[in-house]
Amino acid sequence: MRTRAAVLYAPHTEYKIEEIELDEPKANEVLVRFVASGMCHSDEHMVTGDMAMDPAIIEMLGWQQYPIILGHEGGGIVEKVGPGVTELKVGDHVVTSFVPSCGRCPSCAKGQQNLCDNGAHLLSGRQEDGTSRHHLLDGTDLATMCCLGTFAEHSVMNINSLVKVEEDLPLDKACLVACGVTTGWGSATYAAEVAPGDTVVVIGTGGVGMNAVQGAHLAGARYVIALDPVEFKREQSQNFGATHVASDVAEAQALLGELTWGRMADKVIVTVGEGKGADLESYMSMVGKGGRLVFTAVANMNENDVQLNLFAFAMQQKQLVGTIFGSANPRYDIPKLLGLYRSGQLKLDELVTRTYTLDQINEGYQDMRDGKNIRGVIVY
Ligand code: CXF
Ligand code: ZN
Repeated sequence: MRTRAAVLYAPHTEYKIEEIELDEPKANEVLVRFVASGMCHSDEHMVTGDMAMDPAIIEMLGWQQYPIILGHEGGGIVEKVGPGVTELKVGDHVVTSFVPSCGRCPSCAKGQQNLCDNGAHLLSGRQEDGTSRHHLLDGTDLATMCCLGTFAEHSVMNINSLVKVEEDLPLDKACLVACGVTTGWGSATYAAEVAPGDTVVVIGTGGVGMNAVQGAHLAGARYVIALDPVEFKREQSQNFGATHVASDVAEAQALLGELTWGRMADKVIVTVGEGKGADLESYMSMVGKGGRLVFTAVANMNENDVQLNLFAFAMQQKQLVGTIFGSANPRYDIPKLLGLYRSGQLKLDELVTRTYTLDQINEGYQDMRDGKNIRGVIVY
């Protein structure tokens, strides 16, 4: 079939809206008509080239990076099911899960669906079987972000990447649990294990960090300090449970010193748009003895160096924890978070600063770069 998609041909270029050819769903796949897609900062890493890999390695692996249909935070309705699909039917409402979960691999079986073995395909640009369903009209294969490609009116995806949701939920809000909400909320509740009475700092309060703020608040943190250089995000964070705000690390350090009588933070969660190794020590300086730094942010793929005072790290018995998808189990946590939304304990509506049409995608990402949005959402 033909559909429309935003195609990124190369790093440092604009998205182009193209008519594309989409194949039929194969075994274990479905065709979804998207209703909405969140505009996550991670897609921007394919624009900046932070996730661009050595072309020789890409070729050796049989992967493809460009041209690509980005987008991994989708909500939509199943239009067709492939052979053998029984767990989804035409008309079902679904949200994507940016990490697939098969339920059978050792990680899934252990209760770590965010580490599903099928996550190995996330950056392959291909479907899980190594082939493409999306093509330019001249026949060129199109890569898709996270085996999804939600910046399109339709896509074909593996059922491992989809979670069925209740039909009365608004998909233009529910789509946010596909990545940002679950990643931020899980970073606070699972990766940081925020406990009642904790002092927490969240660094970067955009579409992920804002949910770390609300996760920490819901988990009973006493103080939640939202650190962001953008005034609009600092203001907004107070509606999501931040008790204090700071515009830089020095300000947060001074605040922590006063609030905790010098003991500093129990948990610091790093949800900046682009993680930099050079900043790690300044982040760790806000963590108190026995405390934990959770690193959620996406960094440049080829960066290996970090600044960290290892003496203080060991002597103060600090912890450094990485996390993907907030260490959450998508098949368990996505329905749970949508339940919290339904009962008014999790804010989703307030995360959406502005909606865009697919044709406005470049404007939407420019607004993100300019710090104007908590989350921009494309509504189809
Ligand atoms: C990202 C992590 C890096 C791969 C693409 C998805 N996570 C969510 O935004
Ligand atoms: Zn994302």
